Amino acid sequence: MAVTTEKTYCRFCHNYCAFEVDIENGRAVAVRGDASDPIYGGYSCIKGRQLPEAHAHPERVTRPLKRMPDGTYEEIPLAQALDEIAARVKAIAAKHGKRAIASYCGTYAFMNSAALAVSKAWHKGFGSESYYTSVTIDQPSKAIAASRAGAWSAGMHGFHESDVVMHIGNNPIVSQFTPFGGTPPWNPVKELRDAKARGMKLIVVDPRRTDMARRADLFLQIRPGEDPTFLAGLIRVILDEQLHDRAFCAQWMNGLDKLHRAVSEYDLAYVSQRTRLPQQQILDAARTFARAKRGVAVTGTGPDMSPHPTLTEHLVLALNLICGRVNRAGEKVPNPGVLTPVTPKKAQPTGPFPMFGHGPRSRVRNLGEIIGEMPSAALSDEIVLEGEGQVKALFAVGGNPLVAWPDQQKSMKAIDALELLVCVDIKRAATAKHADYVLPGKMCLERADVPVLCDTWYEAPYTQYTPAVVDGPAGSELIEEWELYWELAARLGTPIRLAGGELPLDRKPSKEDVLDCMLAGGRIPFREVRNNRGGMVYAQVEQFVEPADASCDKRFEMTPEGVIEELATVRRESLVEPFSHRLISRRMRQVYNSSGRDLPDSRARGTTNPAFMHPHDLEELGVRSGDVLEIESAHAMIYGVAEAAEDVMPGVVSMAHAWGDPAANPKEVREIGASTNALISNEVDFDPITGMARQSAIPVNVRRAAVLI
Ligand SMILES: Nc1nc2c(c(=O)[nH]1)N[C@H]1C(S)=C(S)[C@@H](COP(=O)(O)OP(=O)(O)OC[C@H]3O[C@@H](n4cnc5c(=O)[nH]c(N)nc54)[C@H](O)[C@@H]3O)O[C@H]1N2
Ligand SMILES: Nc1nc2c(c(=O)[nH]1)N[C@H]1C(S)=C(S)[C@@H](COP(=O)(O)OP(=O)(O)OC[C@H]3O[C@@H](n4cnc5c(=O)[nH]c(N)nc54)[C@H](O)[C@@H]3O)O[C@H]1N2
Ligand code: SF4
Ligand SMILES: [Mo]
Repeated sequence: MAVTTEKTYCRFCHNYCAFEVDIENGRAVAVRGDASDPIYGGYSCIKGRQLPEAHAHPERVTRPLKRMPDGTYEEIPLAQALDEIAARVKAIAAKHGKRAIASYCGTYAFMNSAALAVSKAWHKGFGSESYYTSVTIDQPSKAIAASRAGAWSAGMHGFHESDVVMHIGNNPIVSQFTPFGGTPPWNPVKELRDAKARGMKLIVVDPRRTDMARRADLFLQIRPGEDPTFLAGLIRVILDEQLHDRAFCAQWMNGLDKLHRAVSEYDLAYVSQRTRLPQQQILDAARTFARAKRGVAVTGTGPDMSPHPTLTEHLVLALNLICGRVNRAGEKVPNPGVLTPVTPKKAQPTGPFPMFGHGPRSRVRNLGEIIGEMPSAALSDEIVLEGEGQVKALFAVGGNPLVAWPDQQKSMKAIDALELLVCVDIKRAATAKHADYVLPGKMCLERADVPVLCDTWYEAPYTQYTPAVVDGPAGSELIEEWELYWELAARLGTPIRLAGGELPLDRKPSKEDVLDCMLAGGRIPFREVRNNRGGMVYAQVEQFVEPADASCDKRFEMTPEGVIEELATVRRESLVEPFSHRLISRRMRQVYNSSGRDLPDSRARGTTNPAFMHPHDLEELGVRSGDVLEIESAHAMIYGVAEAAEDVMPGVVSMAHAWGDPAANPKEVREIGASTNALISNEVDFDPITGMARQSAIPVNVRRAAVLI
């Protein structure tokens, strides 16, 4: 059988690297980065290079599974599974109300370009507000901050013209994630090399000397959880020294004086004591950042998982804004978007547009809808808490609640309490092991897609389309995430309305039809993009920033409600901590949250999520690399396999999340790792707007395990 080669793109992670794949007999036999791609230039990583093994994995679920009364699973035809699920949804909604039917769309819902739009539209058409995604346990504070202060209509500076970039708790060389303006993750090492060659300065703020930190001009090894203090200190220095863009601030801001007064309590001595950063470093960071002409400060999950994430994000936005880091009238917008509709780009603020505080409310902790979704940090409560509005049925789509949600013990109770759990997954993952039905997802090479989520994130008007390039495994009966919702809609007779109108329910649309409808009104019609194979920059897409409207009276709100009070709260926090260490989050290159641990090259790099600690800390505990530790928070204790790492700040444990399995024996930590979410309560130290629990900078005591493991 001849081998053919197709252009496609990897969707193991959201970096969407352009790939070439060799196909024999409908199967992928080899993959590699597409060297001719204008953005990725042939980039790939250990995870994506294992796509052929992932698609053909012996433990892959390839036919729908149904849980039998004795707890075993049987394969059933897809149509039967869908009929039964639809009937149960109908019965549960009739008895408990529509809010009882919830979806949680996790990581792999974000890889299927139609999953989010269709699932959200299904919820709207069906009438259930219980729509959740992993975004609300990720970095929702970024959108909340912009909505409170307002955004700049023409966008912030991009990376390619910046003179300075500050990465705060964000490590795109490993995570392939950075907000717009940070080091582009498509090919980050090359991007950094090129930028530094043209004189760009890199500042990195992280408790760990990360891959980014090693390339930094200025590295600030900050104590975890102290970003609000650090940022307040930076803003104070910049305003005190008048390094800010005074004309810009005078024209477009409300409340800058109030902010200045509030941060004045964050003097250098205090900030240095709390963050453990030398005073001179704080000054250097403030001056280097503010004196540059162009540049941005960006954050990742580190600060957004730590205490006060919404305040932190407000301060990062404030830092960028006081330095005037916005696109000005006449400048070219780096990427106005290819698939998204044309919107005006003006040199003016939008004014606040709060994305919280209205819409449906949660039944716990005074939380409610944020960024148009319900907060995932409270979903386990919504399942466990009895009464009107209780969630009884959950669709877990490409997500793994039992290892990813904060408060694993409560998540376990919630999963057990459900009347119906349907997982769309590729394997019997920790959560899927408890499902009533496991529906086998189509994996990426088996699907047509277009990178909708990256559309305005690339720093050039770039996109790529791929058809399905391989077949599913022999004898398989697979389903896409969006198809589940279409099948439910067709059976229940509820509409799915997308940008271009309602999807037909009497005949199944193709994926391309769905994308066409979803992307209606885009700058370049999807039909046109579909004709091009491989990634491409659409040079005809060009937009320049228009001047402000003469009548524009919008301003940035520099002290939205709650900011002054929260700054005062942080300033009053006790500096005495009854715990020996702080445990921080991190990413590991060879896995993607809970995915990839079962792939051969990834396994060769280890089968656990080590507890990385400074060698001196381990020495003090009388522990060597490879020994098992007990890591205990105020909430619970987990085991972790110690690994000495010079790059970790003393007093810190750096450990990836989403490992382990609550159904397994915790002493299997060497074989399957442990979940840091068991250490976390979602009821203490939560963000009052997003409900985000404290998932990094977690106070813990660490000691050698009492028993030999
Ligand atoms: N303590 C702590 N908790 C955290 C974080 C942290 O840093 N620290 N990070 C948070 C963040 S940022 C996120 S985004 C969440 C992630 O939360 P989740 O998305 O809930 O967790 P994942 O482990 O990514 O779950 C992915 C699931 O999809 C399955 N899967 C793999 N490939 C496919 C596919 O092709 N199709 C389908 N349908 N399924 C597939 C996997 O088997 C797995 O079960 O976790 C959050 N939780
Ligand atoms: N290989 C791989 N890539 C991934 C993932 C994966 O599991 N593996 N997960 C994906 C997901 S879901 C997401 S959301 C993105 C996240 O992307 P990133 O946010 O870039 O994630 P990390 O690489 O964990 O970088 C976070 C950094 O924050 C630091 N940190 C922790 N706590 C603090 C703190 O309190 N303050 C400061 N300043 N820093 C702190 C950590 O040391 C770490 O270096 O990555 C994605 N990419
Ligand atoms: S960075 Fe790796 S996993 Fe992510 S898209 Fe690229 S090759 Fe795939
Ligand atoms: Mo994430």
